[in-house]
Amino acid sequence: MKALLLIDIQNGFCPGGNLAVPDGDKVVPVANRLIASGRYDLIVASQDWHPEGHGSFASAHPGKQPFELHELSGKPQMMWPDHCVQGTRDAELHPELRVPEIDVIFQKGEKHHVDSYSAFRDNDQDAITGLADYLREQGVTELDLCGLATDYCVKFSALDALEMLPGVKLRFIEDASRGITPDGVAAAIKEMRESGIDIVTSEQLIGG
Ligand code: VGL
Ligand code: ZN
Repeated sequence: MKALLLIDIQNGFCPGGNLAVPDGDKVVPVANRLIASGRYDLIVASQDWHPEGHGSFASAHPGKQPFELHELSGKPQMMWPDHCVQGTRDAELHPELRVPEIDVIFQKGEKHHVDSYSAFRDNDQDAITGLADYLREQGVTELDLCGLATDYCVKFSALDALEMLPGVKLRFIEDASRGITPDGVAAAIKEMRESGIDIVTSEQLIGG
């Protein structure tokens, strides 16, 4: 049972969005080819889905600027621009993504006092989203991950998948992902590779 996990392919992380990732929209055609390829039995997506005034937003911390490191609930937290607020266009999946073919969408980042980079659980590793149980119940044995942003939500999702889905073969699809900074991407790929996650291209999976 092969599954594709599309992480946060939302307007907010694409050019013109509130937390735009350079070339974030370039992942859309690649993701669409993967979706249409017939390779997958199951297609799952995550959606960053913050309430207004979320604790990860710099605007919720007087005097703090976006991309400054600060704290949330006593833990180090990057201050982000307001992004992916529930019900706004910024939070919608990219309009060109083949959304009707996605089987299920898991939302995350809904609690004010904790951020959730991973599609599987909050950053404090307390609350789980139900995604791991869902994939296990579906009998998933191989999980290919991609999306936005490689150095945050994709990386944390991949590392959580490794821990929460023991025995499942994991692959990170490099050309179907983009990150916030080049250094962050390089470090994330190194960490994923060293953890035992295969780093692949879409061409290797579905041909050119
Ligand atoms: C993300 C920062 C804040 C992501 C989400 O999807 O990578 N990054 N919220
Ligand atoms: Zn977020």
